[in-house]
Formats: sequence, C-alpha cells, structure tokens
Amino acid sequence: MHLDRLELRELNLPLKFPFETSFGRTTNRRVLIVEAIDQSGEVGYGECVAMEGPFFSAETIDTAWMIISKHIAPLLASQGLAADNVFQTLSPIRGNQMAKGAVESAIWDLESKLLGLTLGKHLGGVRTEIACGVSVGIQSSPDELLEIIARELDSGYQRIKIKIKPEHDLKLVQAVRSRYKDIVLSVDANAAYSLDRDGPLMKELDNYNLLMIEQPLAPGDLVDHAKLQQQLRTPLCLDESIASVADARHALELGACRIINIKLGRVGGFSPAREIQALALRQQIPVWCGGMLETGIGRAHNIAMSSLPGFTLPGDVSASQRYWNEDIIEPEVEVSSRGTIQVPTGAGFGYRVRDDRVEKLTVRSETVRVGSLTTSTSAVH
Ligand code: OSB
Ligand code: MG
Repeated sequence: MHLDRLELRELNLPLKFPFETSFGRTTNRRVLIVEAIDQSGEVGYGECVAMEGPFFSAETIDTAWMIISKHIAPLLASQGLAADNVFQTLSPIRGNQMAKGAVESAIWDLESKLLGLTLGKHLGGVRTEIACGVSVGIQSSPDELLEIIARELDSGYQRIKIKIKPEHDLKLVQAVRSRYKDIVLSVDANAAYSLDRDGPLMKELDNYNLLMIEQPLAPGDLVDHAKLQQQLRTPLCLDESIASVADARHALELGACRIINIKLGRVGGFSPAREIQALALRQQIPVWCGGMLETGIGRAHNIAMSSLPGFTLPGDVSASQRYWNEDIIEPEVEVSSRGTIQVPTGAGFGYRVRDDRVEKLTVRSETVRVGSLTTSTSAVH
C-alpha cells in the first residue's frame, strides 16, 4: 500500500436525543473523520471516537486532531505500510489511543478495499450477523426510562443497558426489574462509584440478576475492581479501565472483571482490539463491542469487529436511526426484528459514504502529508 495523505474533517451533528451518562450530557456530536488515501485515489475511512470534552477519557477531538496532524502522520511511512503494523509503528507515541485508532482503522478499511475483501473478513470475522443491544442514557424519571425500554424491546433489541450514577441507580434497576422480570439487563456507571463508599450499593445491585455491572469504579482502580468482583455474583465488565492490551491482561490476572467491553478507539485501533479479543477468547472471557455514539463510519467498523470470534454478548451497536435523523452512510445501519444487524458484504467497511452530506456537515478540514517529520523532537525508530 502506498499511502499518499490523510484528510481530516470535523463534522458537527446534532443527536436526535440528548445522551446522559454519569460524566455528562451530550446533545451534539463533534466528530473527527479521517480519510486515508492511497496513490491510486482509493479512500479508507476512520472515525475518532473521542468526545468534545475530556470526561470519558483524557482525549478530546481537538487533542486527537493535533496528535494526528503533528505526530501520527509523520510516523507513517508512505510505502510498504500494512494495516496490522500501523499500531506498532505508532508505538513511540504514548497514549492518544483514540487518535491512533481513527487513523489505524481508516488504513484497515483502505487495505480491505485494495484487497477486495470485506473489513470483517479481513479482520478474521466469522459471523454474518451480529447481536444488538441498546445503551439507554439517564432519564429524568423512571417512567420515562420504562417507556424507552418498552420501545427498544419492541424493536427487538436483545439486551438493555441502563446508565446509572449516584442517586440514580437502585431505584431505576428496581423499577425496570419489577416491570420486566426476565429481560437481559445490565448497568453502566461510567466510573461514578468508589469501593469504600458504595460497596453496600453494589451488593444490593447484585440481587437483580444483572448480566453485568459495567465500569463501576475509576479507570485506574483495577485492584478495587478485583476486590469488588470477589464480593459479587454479578460479573463486572470493564470499559474505561481497558486502554491497552496490557490493561486487559492485568485486569484478567487480577480478576478485576469477568467480561470485557472492547472499543477499538479506546485501545488504539483494530490490531490491539484483536489482541484483546484473542486473549479473552483463550481465557473464555466473553467480550462485546461498545459504542461511542458513532456516525455510520464508526458504526460500520464496530459491526465488522463484532463479527470476530468471542463477541458472544450483544453489543452497544444499534441502528443509525436511534442517533441521527440522517446518517452519513448509505444504506443506514438497520436492526432486524430479532435484534440483529447483517454484516455487510461489500469491500471495506461495506457502506457508501454520502459525500454530499459529509461536505455539508464539515466545519473544518486539513490535508496532512504522511512520512515527513515536522517537529524538533521526533521519535526515532
Ligand atoms: O460507556 O459505553 C459507554 C457513550 C459515550 C461514551 C461512553 C459510553 C457510551 C454509551 C453509548 O454507552 C453507546 C452507544 O450507543 O453508542
Ligand atoms: Mg461504558
């Protein structure tokens, strides 16, 4: 592959409904899209999943833009580039996984297109359809939450996850469980609790037959997650805590979780995501694909990844229409009445990007050359 350049774009898209988690409320999505373009003019697409503020993790779309343009692009040799080596090539840069993941996933898409393969197959996917769940944000009342859940179950979704935060937790779970005895239900705290203060609450939550409790404690608190897991029957699932393959290995060695949420952006791209998937598979730890309110581009990448072995639990990958009045891909991502998405069969990520719509939504763009060092402290490799 002869990579010619990267094109960065910032799009601005209003969400159809505000999405509230323990760390904040999102009404509008500022999205960084990366186009990786080779010398023949073929385009691969990536989406940076960082949010506008540094609240889910330290990155923002503005830091990612800067890191890609000043530090990632210079490290990408224009010749002899292979998608599965990009993450390793970027290893002199510490952290900044979402910036790396945006570029790396664009190059995977580009490489799949050049090989005429679907992205899913190129990654080693084995499934033709994936199981879907939904993540429901914090609502202003239990009744509103129940109304939304009724609608999502009607649409066929196989698993309901509700967001919780202090003061908005046990009552919500009780309300949902008394209305729906048997649905597959989980909660996601986005790191809002501490073991000292909230151990008793966690033990209460243990009584509601939850599929998992996702990221109850702070991202760095693997040891406390391990202590908590020992006290619960309900599996803990880690999201924010897993920012690398090493984090996944440490979490499993410590017994800090029994399930892993894999988000390619959070771990730096498809290559590290696949390593975590392979590690979990060897240890019979179920994984599922998380979401970050992506446009169709990131959504398509999540669908491809969910087709890999070991993704045995329904993910947070759901229909375009839950987020956007109009997505930026065609066809939009649709979910069957059985709560599944068909893995597309076209080359690359398998959807057409609506260039006209992308152009209309673009608020800034930059063409970035690859392979030329532009800073006075450059990585040596
Ligand atoms: O913790 O999984 C999360 C959205 C933004 C940031 C973090 C998370 C989420 C979601 C929504 O839960 C997943 C989605 O529907 O895309
Ligand atoms: Mg989460």
